[in-house]
Amino acid sequence: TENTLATPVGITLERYIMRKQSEFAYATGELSQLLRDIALAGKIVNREVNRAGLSRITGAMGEKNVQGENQQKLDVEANIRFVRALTNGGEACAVLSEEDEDIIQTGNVNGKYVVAIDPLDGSSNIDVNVSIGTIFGIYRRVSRIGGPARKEDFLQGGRAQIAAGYVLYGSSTMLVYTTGHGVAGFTYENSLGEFFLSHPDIKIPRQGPVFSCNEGNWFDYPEFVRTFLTTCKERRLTARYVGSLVADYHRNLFTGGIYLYPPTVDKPGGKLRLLYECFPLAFLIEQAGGVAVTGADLVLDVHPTSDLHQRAPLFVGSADLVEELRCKATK
Ligand code: AHM
Ligand code: MG
Repeated sequence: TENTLATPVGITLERYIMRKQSEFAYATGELSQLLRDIALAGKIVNREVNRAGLSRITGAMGEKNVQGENQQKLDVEANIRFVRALTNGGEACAVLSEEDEDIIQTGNVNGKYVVAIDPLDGSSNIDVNVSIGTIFGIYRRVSRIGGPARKEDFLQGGRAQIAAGYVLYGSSTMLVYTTGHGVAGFTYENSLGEFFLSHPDIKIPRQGPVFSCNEGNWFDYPEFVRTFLTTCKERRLTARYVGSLVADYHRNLFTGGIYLYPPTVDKPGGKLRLLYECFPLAFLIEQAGGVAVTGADLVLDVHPTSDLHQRAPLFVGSADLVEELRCKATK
């Protein structure tokens, strides 16, 4: 876990990364460079998101992405920015993005890492000035260095992630990440153009007052989910649902609570994507002392299939709440 004496609140992300690098000696600075690249792209996307209403770049492009959904211009923009930053940074040999069917080879054949990313999540909120986010998971490649990346690099399973996190473009913009030594949160200072450490060693409360799901799907939820939600209401828990995974997850991380995207009649495998939504957020929540399950199983224990864009149900948040739901799923 973080040594808060050695990492005072208010230091820049850059300085924090340098300190951690000497403490954990992770990956001879290469992983540090990757995190810098992600932070840089996050700043650029933050700028675009902030002025979205002004620059007439909101609105559907009339194109569909691999999931058959309408692509937003900002989705495309964010995808370009992140892929470019990771390409120019030199450490990532490939990127898997929600916006592209196939793996993107960056041309950095000597790069030792691959990055799975949802460049801009919460598409229904992009055009209406509601919080949205970026989610990422990083792996050390298993394919031969010097050659192209392979699918297998992305299909190692959630426990193989060496870092994961998200950027929340909210009332303030934050970068929250883990390298497997706890979770740290940084807040973006617009006028200085820097992320500052604002939340060292984040831990999610074991219990919490919030449940977050799309209750419009109630009649399509499995019985164990309805039973669980009924107990939440009997105990007068609070319902909060932004409809942006990063925003709902981030709130619950601080207040305590549970986020649910269950299987539904239409989407029996759930809606969220395993490799660039569920795995990163599951790794991060475990580092914060919480739990993530797909039902009876831990998300990080799921063996990916060969489908890079596979979906999974997701129940994530405070340990006691998620375990309570898990018991109901197991019965
Ligand atoms: P997206 O990747 O198309 O943006 O979909 C993911 C989003 C999540 O951010 C959010 O939690 C969920 O979909 C909301 O789905 P719904 O509108 O079905 O409640
Ligand atoms: Mg998404």
